[in-house]
Amino acid sequence: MTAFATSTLAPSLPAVPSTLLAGGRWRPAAGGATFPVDNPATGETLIEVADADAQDALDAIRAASDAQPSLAALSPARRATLLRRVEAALRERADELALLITLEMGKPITESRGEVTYAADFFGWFADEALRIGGDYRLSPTGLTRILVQHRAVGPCLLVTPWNFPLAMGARKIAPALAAGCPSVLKPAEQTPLTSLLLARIIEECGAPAGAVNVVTTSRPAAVVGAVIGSGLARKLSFTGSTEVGKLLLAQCSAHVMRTSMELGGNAPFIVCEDADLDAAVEGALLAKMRNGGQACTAANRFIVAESIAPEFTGRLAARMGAMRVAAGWQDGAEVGPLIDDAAVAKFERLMADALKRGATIEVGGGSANGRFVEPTVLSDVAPGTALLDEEIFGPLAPITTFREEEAAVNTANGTPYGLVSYVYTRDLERALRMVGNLASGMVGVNVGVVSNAAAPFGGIKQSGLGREGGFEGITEYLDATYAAIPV
Ligand code: TXE
Repeated sequence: MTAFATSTLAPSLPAVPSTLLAGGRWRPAAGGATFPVDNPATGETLIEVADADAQDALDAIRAASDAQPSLAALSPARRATLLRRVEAALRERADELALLITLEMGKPITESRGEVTYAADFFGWFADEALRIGGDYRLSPTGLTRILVQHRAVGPCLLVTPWNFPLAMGARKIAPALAAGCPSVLKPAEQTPLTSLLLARIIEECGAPAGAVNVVTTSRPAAVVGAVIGSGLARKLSFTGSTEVGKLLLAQCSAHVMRTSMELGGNAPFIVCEDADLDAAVEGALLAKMRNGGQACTAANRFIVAESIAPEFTGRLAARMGAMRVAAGWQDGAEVGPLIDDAAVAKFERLMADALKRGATIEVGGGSANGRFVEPTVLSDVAPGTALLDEEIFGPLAPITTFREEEAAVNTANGTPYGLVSYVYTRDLERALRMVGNLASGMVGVNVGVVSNAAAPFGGIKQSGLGREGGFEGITEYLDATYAAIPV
């Protein structure tokens, strides 16, 4: 039974803006409304922040639109310099940012520090990309026309982010937008608006033109996002969140023929072949399952393990997960923080109850929740049709199923509407390459439990989304290819 270590005084909140940012002006919501931001570990209110309505949202997108010419006029070198300054500031202020992430989102402070590094890497990567925006020259098939292709900023962008990586999600969108010369309105998740506000302040202090980055915090996301899309001023939406909301927003954007990038849910298979290095597979499984307490779209959602090694793998994973320290993120040695909110705890309990009703066996964990803290849990004998194999779990719950033939493992892995990431553990290079080719996902981790970094084109296929964040591909999401046709 996991010992919960949760009774502790939270450290005080770092200084953080609590108002909206539009056109370089920090101001309360027009109607004066505010909403509370909770510390998920204690349930206590950290601070009240401005609660924007549709009018505030319109002001923000107008400010972004007004900033377009001044941002577009910044030379590539100046945009790169701005991004490098932000990268350096994030690294310098890592302790403050990490504490803020932990206080509003709950993850262990060591993971929050990792998130700051990850976010800073994106500003560094896109500083270089700002200098590489190019074009090309080609001839028409007749040879009579020159085609001069250039890439230019798509225009004002709406960036909607989730709560699970409060800094990284904003950074993954703002850095390429600024590199491309696009002003933006950032709408963070209502659970975690504070890190976005501090990020915007840091970008402002690094010399961004007024209106280049605007932030609307709100408890009414549908009204605010709807107003920005409905204004027709935003030319692109970049969204990370649930597939359900993503589909709603795609429909709204279609009315304005807006470009969209959608980073939606996942249901990652984690396949362990009989020839896998079991030490490495267990380490990778812990990373892929337990990072952020399982609250990641890349989290291993279904373990698919070769029958011959399943008992040993399961036993080792259960021993490691059962020994993890569940505690408030700022406590010494914390390895698993709380779930984000009461709805997440209710979902975790529903998925557990359904699995047990269908005959699953608890290998470790399975106790009842303590506030928003739940026990890392491993389940075996999980029958097909169990809800947690079909839904994104978003919690520290690892269901184990088994396979005999590689083909069956791949078919099971692919048997979902999602296609974000898959993990494979094997020592056989030929098999690894064959499985990489056969797995229907945007990313495959081969003998690694983490696939994402600034150099990689993160994103999914099928209902996991559209578009890519990071890598050389990331900036193209914020650029339109236009050309001039000129007689030879
Ligand atoms: O996501 P939502 P939630 C998955 C995960 C999780 C589930 C629900 O399975 O359990 O989604 O999480 C904004 N119009 N992921 O409820 O609701 C919202 O304010 C416009 C996967 O947090 O999709 C926030 O900014 N905007 C995921 C953002 O959408 C709306 C990360 C995401 O919230 C809106 C998070 C509306 N009607 C959850 N409703 C990933 N891909 O990593 C909400 N929003």
